[in-house]
Amino acid sequence: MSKALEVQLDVEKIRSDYPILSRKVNGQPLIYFDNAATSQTPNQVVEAIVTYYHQHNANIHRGVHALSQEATDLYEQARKTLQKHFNAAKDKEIIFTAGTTHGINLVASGFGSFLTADDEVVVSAMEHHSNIVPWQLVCEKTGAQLKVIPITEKGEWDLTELDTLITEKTKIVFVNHVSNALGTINPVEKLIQKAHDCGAAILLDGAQAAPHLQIDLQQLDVDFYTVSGHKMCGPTGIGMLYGKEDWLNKLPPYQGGGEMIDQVTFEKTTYAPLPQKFEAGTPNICGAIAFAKAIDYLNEIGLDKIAAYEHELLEYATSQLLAIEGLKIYGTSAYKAAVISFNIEGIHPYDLGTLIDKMGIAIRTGHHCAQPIMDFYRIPGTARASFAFYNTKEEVDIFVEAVKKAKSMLS
Ligand code: C6P
Repeated sequence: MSKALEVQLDVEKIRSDYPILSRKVNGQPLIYFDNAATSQTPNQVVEAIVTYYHQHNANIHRGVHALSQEATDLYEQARKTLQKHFNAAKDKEIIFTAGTTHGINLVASGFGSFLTADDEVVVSAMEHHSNIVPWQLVCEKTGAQLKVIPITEKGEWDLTELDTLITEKTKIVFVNHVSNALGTINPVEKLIQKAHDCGAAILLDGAQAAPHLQIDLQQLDVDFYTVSGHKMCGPTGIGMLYGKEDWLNKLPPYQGGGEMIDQVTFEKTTYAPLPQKFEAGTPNICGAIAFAKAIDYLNEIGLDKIAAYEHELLEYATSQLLAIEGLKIYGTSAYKAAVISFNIEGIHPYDLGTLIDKMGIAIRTGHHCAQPIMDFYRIPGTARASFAFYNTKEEVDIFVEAVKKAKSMLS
């Protein structure tokens, strides 16, 4: 396989970390272009999981025995790895969650305890359902009003009415950093500034940003940031919620149970300090350790190189796809992660996805858990190809040929 594109990643070596990339699907070599849904897991992360269960498996924070101490140290070291990677000021600002959805629900539920009918919360029209529905539930409960930042035809935020959308009444703004359905990298700095000028908090859903961009939480000065491990070469069932210490102290606990308490009596319970206050019950210990390993792995390759390489793949694939007659790409911002959402005139995306799956190619089809975006474009869904640093230009060529073939079969 030739070295790909101008940004020199040793893709062949990287691919050898992923046995799954050598398997066949429907008799054809697998081409995995569904990385926005979940990334593949390298050997290094799988080995960390195996080592944990072979050597260190125990419950944490509660045993005097050696295994419990080892598991506790590994888990807390994982927290420090995330703190360093995302440049959070303190490790107690890193809460392990089950993923982005869990992190957002935690924050939404916390705000639900003090929002009133006079308050407003602001979302964008580009959100994943997990950044819409939890806030709708909170608005239904509190009477707070949900306001929506519209989007433009290019799939960017339309900020022309920002001064009327984010006001002194706004208590929290919650938007994605990178859109999963369109790939747009949003100008979040503007919104962080605006939210803070109005005294509001801001949550960024970083599920699609963190796998591709170096995130500096202190520089961003964002109040909350959520990510999912499984989109960053880690396992499923683990994620991170970052919250500024002051905000995490203000929010009530999300779940009650073991580990999140200080003293329990039937009269009154007091809560553990951060981060335990938000980590009730036995956490996903192995998941956290493996997530940290995945972050080390990404850093060894280098997120800057990853971003540059994926951008080249995006540009190459975009130009190849646009040469196909009747093909339209949704999300045409100049600032995009390596996601291409598209449709071909007269062909349902589901049919296209099903046909190219028969050729061994995995893409996602449908509304991508972002129905308001599909409503905006008045379409039922799209076909979505999303690339990672272990994909190649040659795979893009095969994919483009497969799309052409599917088009001719379905027209
Ligand atoms: N998007 C996709 O195919 P969880 O499921 O909790 O790990 O992540 C939810 C989520 C939240 N925000 C954004 C921007 C996301 O992209 C996702 C997950 C996947 O696009 C699965 S629906």
